[in-house]
Amino acid sequence: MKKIGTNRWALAFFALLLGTAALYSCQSGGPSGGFADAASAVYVAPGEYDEFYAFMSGGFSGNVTVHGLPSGRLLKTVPVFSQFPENGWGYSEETKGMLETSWGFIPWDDSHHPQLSQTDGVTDGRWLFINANNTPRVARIDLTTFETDEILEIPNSAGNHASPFITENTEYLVASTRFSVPIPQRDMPISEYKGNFQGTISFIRADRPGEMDVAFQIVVPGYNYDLSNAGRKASAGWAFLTTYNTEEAHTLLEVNASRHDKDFIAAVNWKRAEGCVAEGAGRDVPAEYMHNHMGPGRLTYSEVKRSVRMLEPEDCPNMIFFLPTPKSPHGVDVDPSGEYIAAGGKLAAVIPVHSFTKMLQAIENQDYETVIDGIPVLRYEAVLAGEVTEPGLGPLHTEFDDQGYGYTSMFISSEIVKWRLGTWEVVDRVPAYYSIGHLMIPGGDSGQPWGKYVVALNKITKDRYLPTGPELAHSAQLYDITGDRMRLLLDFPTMGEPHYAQALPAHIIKDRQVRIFPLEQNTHPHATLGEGRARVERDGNIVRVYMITIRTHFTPDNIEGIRLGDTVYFHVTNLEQDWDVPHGFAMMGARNAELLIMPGETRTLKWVPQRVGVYPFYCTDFCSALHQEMQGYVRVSPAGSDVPLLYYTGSPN
Ligand code: K7E
Ligand code: CUA
Repeated sequence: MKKIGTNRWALAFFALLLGTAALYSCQSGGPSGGFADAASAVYVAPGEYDEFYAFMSGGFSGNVTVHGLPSGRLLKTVPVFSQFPENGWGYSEETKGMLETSWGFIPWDDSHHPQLSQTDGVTDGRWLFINANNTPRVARIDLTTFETDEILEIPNSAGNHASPFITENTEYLVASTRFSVPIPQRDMPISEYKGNFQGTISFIRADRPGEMDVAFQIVVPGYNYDLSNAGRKASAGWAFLTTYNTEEAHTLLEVNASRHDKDFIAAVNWKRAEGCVAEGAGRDVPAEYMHNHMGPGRLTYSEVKRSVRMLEPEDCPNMIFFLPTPKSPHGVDVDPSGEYIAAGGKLAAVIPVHSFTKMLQAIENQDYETVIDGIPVLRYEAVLAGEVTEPGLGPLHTEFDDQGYGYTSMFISSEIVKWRLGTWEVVDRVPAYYSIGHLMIPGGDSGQPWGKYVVALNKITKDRYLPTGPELAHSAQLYDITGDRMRLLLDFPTMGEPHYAQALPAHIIKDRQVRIFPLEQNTHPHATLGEGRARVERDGNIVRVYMITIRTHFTPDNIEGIRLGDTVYFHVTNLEQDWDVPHGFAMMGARNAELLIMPGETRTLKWVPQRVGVYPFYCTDFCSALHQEMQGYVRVSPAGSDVPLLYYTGSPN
């Protein structure tokens, strides 16, 4: 009986979802008047800058894109977890180690949640972090170079979705398993999931570049852990994570994980956990995971880590509590004051908001409904601050402005709903085209929002753009939120499915940009720090080409004496010391990628010649009027040939 009821209920929601999509697809979706004015609000005149940098997750592209706001213009793709042929990321000898994992080389992933570093709860523009969802990892992007310079794998995790959510001084990234699994991994029947599979919540030390590490992991019941958010101000020292599937179902989750009226928000006192670990609580458990970072010489340094500190709830009493929360909650978001914890119960009819103060009181009073695996479950009514009633359908994620309002994305009813903190009344709503997932206000997930715009990150675009075959453009929309009513200003496409995004005022990082890498600091072991040092060296079957590039030639530009069976490394050093003068390098028949070499940098392409002949290489980046003259030849002779090694550095050597 119960099962049938749940089925019907799920079906009803599905029908509603289809109905909603149909409804929207019938609308024109076009301007409804007043858009001339909107156009001028997003117009950034030629030669002028956008006001904000927005960092958009690349979703299943595994990378990050950078857009300007309000224009929506795409400024850059920052490759992170996926190879990127445009600049050789993950293909060049210097960078491919960044994609090494305990499973070997993995050249793609799925990234969802960009997080900007914070100081005292305020976005500080030092770094951007993002998760790899599939093969659990987190990455650090340096915002002076817009390059990924560190990737850490997370052991005992499966589906690193509730990740990476940053504490208010960037002490930790909070990262949790979406999928519970046997820990440690072992061969066992899936039907024995319940009670045997477990989740983990990882705390990753994040504030020391090059030294990211899993400080400790908390072992939690075998639920799905979906999203997370760290406390701030009042609630600094805590982290909050949503759970679903508290039913511990392992099949047909669409029905079986929707039975409970309430799942939980897990509230973790990480300051306390940190204290317990410092006192020796928990145990060091064998684990194998990789840490890769860009170090001296701009080379990848990789290290295999072999153990992790794991804490059970019993090891550290009062470290973790469950807050009952309706109904398969997705997002959890803490307001700028740190007092309110809003949940997005994707199947719930309300937006429940918990009070941090009441939570502390309930803990003090031991106002528990029950205790699960050593984790006290607080009473819903004892922790609830209020419920936003009739918000719409399918609440997912909430962001905040600096005027005391929350903005929640409603997936099913496809709208943004604005509500007031404290009174919980809905004050405005505006449609999103269509099926909004995350939304983003610059700083709207920190102690200091810049509440000028909200960006909707949508799942479906339908009729919004010129159609492009079976897959349509991914879409974001920009709304002005400075007035009483939200106002749609702009649609703009994104690269890869946009999940979350974060943004900051451009002035915070604009003037900190690295323009060149000084040649005198180039410590790459195969750098060529001057044209006179360009050369070719053979060591058995290994040939190293010490090549320089400067407008508008390569040295050496002709190479003979290469034989089948050789492996050739082109170590190309760009001698330019000017901003925005990279050179490219492409070798015919190379089976990896091109290189794009920044001024002062050395990058290496590995090439295994396959055919006898004479083959060209050239510069792929239109660098000057004589760019087309940037070329050279490599002569490939048969194996065992006695053609001598010869290279031209202006004259033959
Ligand atoms: Cu809601 Cu992966 Cu943050 Cu997408 S998640 S929407
Ligand atoms: Cu160098 Cu084109």
